[in-house]
Amino acid sequence: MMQDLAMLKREVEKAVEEVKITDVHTHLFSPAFGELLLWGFDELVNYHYLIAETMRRQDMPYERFWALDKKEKCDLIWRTLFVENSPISEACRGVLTVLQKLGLDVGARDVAAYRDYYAGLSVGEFVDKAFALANLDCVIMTNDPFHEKERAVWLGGVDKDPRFLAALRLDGLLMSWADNYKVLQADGYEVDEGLSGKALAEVRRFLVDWIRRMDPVYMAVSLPPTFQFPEESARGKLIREAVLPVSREMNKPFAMMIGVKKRVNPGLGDAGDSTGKAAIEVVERLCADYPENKFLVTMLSRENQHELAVAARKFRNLHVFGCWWFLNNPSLIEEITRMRCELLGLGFTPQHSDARILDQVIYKWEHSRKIIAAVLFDKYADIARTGWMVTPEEIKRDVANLFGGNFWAFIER
Ligand code: RAT
Ligand code: ZN
Repeated sequence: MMQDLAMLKREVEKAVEEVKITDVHTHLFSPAFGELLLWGFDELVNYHYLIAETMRRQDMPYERFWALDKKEKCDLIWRTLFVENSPISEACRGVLTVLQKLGLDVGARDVAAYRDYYAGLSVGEFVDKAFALANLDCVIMTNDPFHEKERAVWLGGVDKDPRFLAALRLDGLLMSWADNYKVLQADGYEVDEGLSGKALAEVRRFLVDWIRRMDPVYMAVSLPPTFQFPEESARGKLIREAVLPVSREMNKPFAMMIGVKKRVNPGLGDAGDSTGKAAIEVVERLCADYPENKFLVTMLSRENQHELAVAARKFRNLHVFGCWWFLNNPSLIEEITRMRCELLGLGFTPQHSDARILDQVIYKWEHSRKIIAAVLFDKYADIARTGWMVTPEEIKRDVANLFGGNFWAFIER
């Protein structure tokens, strides 16, 4: 038995190491999007997770920080988090894992050498390298039709790179209708702020047009902990009358990322968002009332994880994914993945990277793979004690499902 378990462990680790990943939610872009694709040492260190950690150790006013150029910010973050303190937070450790995986001398702590290394690479070379090191098949971007620079690329016609798939992000529509209805008007859609007359039909036309343009895998929105549905707000009407019907008719699942409190500290920009517990009843009601719709859901607060997994047992039109943002930490990934396995077997997508900087796929997947493999081994070992020994083929099948197969089966269903 001991020997069998040691072999089982090796098989699981090998399968997880070798599986090609679909990264179901990132903020990455293909090279065709130019400067929107972030990569390299200075970008890596300027990650907003690290900015948050730096600014709580600085007395510097936020405006002064934002006025620094990219290199100066990077130097300040490096000095604060890596030199004056030991870099053990998950976001700091991530930088070190990236450098290590790129073959650089982490022990040397030599920022100039790290910058030199990147200076010798083209973006195309680095994309290949990052995909190879993370063992990625494809990543799903976050595509915002209200982002000026990004819009321009889509409207100009973009050469699609099959490694970078789209997701139509709807925060601009659902969370800022009062500001953004004018963008639709300027584009020739007959809408008004009050959503009267043919406005909702026009929003449906807007969604269909963007779906044709982007060919997204799904539509997505990030929502506050206070999210309610149904509700008589612009957001409620837009979801009910535009997003849900289009999602259903065009088979583009609606991804709800629930639990973000935006700008709790506005001075910190993207680093100033926080988390709060949301009402699971909203997810349950949507799944129950719209059985023909498909929902991808991730929630941000730890407190929502158990009830979300329970909800997924009740509704086949609900697919749970990822350990999002503040949950993307080893202790929480382990706890959540274990609990999901116990409630859902292998029927979920344990992780996404949320990478904003291409280099991050290297560390986020390295760290998550290890934890998911350990949990999976434990679960197989538990059933092995009854006499049920999984075969290497079964392990490969299960691992392929966890790292992309389940997601695609849900999308294509
Ligand atoms: O994880 C992050 O980087 C956050 O800032 C958000 O982008 C979040 O993941 C989101 O998609 O809204
Ligand atoms: Zn994200």
